[in-house]
Amino acid sequence: MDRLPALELEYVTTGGRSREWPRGVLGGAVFDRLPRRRAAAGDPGFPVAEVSMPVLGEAGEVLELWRAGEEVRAGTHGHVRYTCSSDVLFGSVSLDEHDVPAVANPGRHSALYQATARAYRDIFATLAAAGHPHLVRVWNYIPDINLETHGLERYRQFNSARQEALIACGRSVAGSVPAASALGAASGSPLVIYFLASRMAPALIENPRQVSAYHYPARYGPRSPAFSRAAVLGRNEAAALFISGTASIVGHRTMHTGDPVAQTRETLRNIEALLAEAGRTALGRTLPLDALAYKVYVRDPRDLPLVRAQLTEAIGAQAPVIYLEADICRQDLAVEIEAFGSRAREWS
Ligand code: 3EB
Repeated sequence: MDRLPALELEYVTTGGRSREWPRGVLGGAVFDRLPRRRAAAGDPGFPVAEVSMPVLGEAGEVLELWRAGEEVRAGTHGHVRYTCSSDVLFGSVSLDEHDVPAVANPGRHSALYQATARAYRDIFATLAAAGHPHLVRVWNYIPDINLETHGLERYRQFNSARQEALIACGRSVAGSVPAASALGAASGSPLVIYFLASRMAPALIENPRQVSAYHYPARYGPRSPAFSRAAVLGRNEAAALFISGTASIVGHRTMHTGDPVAQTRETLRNIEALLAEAGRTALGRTLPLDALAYKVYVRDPRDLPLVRAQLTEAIGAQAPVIYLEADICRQDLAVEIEAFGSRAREWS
């Protein structure tokens, strides 16, 4: 592919005012404590994931909008709503786990396992049907992510089901896996997964400071988390860079437990290592931290000022940043940061 994916990300903070949907959008997500109460009237003609997750700081709800810069068509496949351009596909699935017919052995697996397996099977069926076979970036929002049921933390149940679905769909569970984030959403809210896929394969990036998550030892769960540390779609000045949820992990161990400031700094060191690695292997140049847009998940809202001060010091006041209150998939992690960069955000 020679043409530009021209993907653009915008975080729209509405302050809770009513809003209109902008034009030319591929898809989006709304983050709020109760997103359904605030959903804009009418069908915007593209999927909007509704994530029950409080926004921290001054903003009311936040809208995350993805633009493709070309014509899109909309469709549904199974539980997936999607739009696609000739280059990329945006899709969204929202499943109430207590309302999903079992995919796998119902006696053996939890409702969350079944919902996750259903969602991923529908996602891969959508990609096959739409002719965008490559999953590039996935956002997973899991209610009660740290709760233990069936003798296993729900994040670990999710990991088992995600792996099972990858295998069932003939996909790789290590190496060729998408960039991703997995965070806790409000108790009782649906499992929400949204994603970007492409006609062409992304370059997948690992962090030299970290063990690949798909090679984590079994102490972190019976099945490893199937995600890459970053993905690059397109080449050179046309490329888009997706940095997965990144935390204070070196090797496979959590660092600086109980110290949100040190965890934020370690997380930024990991993002810098990914920028260097993406520059070396896919982009041909190392982007500076202030060339990216950030989504920051903070477990305890009281840590917001500390985390924000570290981030502002590292990336300046100009880069787009939103802060969300979310449980993170290890109890000892206080903060997780994901990022996106593209030419639209001036890689000069
Ligand atoms: C980590 O580095 C933190 O399960 O899809 C980050 C991003 C994390 C994605 C996932 C998990 C996931 O292990 C956790």
